[in-house]
Amino acid sequence: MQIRVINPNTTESMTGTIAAAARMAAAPGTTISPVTAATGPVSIEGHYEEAVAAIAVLEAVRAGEGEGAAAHVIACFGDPGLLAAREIARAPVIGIAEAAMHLASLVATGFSVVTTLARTRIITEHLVVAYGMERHCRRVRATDLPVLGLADPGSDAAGVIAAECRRALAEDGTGAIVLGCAGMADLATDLSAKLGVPVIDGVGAAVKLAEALVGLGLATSKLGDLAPPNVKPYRGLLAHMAPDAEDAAAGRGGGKRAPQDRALAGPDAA
Ligand code: 5HY
Repeated sequence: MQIRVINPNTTESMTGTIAAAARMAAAPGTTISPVTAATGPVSIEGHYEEAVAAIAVLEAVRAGEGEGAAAHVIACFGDPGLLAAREIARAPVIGIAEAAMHLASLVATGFSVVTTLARTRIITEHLVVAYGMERHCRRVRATDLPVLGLADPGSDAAGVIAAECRRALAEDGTGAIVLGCAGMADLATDLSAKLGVPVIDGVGAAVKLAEALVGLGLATSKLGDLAPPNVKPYRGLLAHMAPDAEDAAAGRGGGKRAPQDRALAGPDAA
């Protein structure tokens, strides 16, 4: 099976870190197809950047659907565009935050999330509620490491994150740690060995859950709110994202022609 692993930010080196973690988790029959967002912020550290990044996520999912991807992984801890992506996909779409939280809830009665900048904590806290994880998540902790600082050798990111994990284990009544950034994916194995508890990276978690869903023949429901978007004209720069009747009939969503085609067709392109 082919699993598209989408990095919603535009930093290729981070896509490399994500792809390596995905391939380490993948079963022998799984091919990982990494995708870097074609446009948008170099890192995602807030509500605005999440909203902007969601457009590139949707474009990547639509392309993957057209290429017959067996599943899609949104490899950003805010799970940007997750439900919108499920509207336009038949294949399963898994967000790394949702995946990591579910796996953590299966190996401990409580987990803490250790993430990057303090301003992103609220995003994770909102996801905890959205995913029904209030009973399991004891605390969301920030290291105040910027996302792209994780790859900076001078940042001692591994040491800073390990120290925050130790504080979580000592203070939060927690039995497992969820790493709150796709850029931390390469730290999970070493941290788990050092700390002696499960440390869960959402990229690997999402890949394994995607394999499980595909293996069980479970696709995204197309009934109700995850049915393809209603067919209607879109105007302006995003006109190309308008769903068309053919896609809708096939249970797919999202637009077809490339932006330049639609833009050239003028604002009334249906
Ligand atoms: C991520 N941002 O996983 C998130 C982490 C965060 O660019 N990739 C990003 O701090 O929200």
